[in-house]
Amino acid sequence: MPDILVTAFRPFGGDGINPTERILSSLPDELDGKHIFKLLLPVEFEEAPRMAARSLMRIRPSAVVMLGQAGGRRDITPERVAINIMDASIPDNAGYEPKDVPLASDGPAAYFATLPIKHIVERLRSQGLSAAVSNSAGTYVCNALMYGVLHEIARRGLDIKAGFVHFPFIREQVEGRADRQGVPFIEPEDAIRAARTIVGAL
Ligand code: PCA
Repeated sequence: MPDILVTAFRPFGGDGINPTERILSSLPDELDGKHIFKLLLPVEFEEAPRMAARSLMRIRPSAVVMLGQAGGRRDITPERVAINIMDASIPDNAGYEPKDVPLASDGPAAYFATLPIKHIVERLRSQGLSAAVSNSAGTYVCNALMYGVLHEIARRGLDIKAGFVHFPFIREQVEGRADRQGVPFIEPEDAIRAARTIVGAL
């Protein structure tokens, strides 16, 4: 049975929850004939990629699916690319707020996801979920994680597919909040259904 590593993030930026933490805890240990390893990561530039790299070497999965929140987005968005920069507009959960700092001095400018992002989008849409490819994972911790994992795989010449999927807010993060009026959200059940669909699409 193939092993899949799924990662998610803790809450950050003043939110009490991160939808991806919920999604992760809802996933079974086995799905569609795949064994799921779950890893919950801190929203920290240094620690998140380090922990993911450690799990990668221990588990040696056939694929890594990284999940994160992108508040404000309407769609579930598989990311096409991770770039070699950290440029934060808020401190991470360790208090680090890098500006224009490269992630890897020896690394390329960018890595493309090696997961089948278009296929994943099609599968999500066929489930009635709204999804689109994103061409920027941002310059915060999610991008750093995606870049770090793809860099580790490339450096070590590992045969592991990897990619990142950003999720919109879920209902309770938006509803009743004056500062988030009109901000898109999805239902938590749909977020969970989406994660299962993504694993199924691998
Ligand atoms: N989203 C942030 C970091 C953690 C998360 O869930 C990001 O998009 O960088």
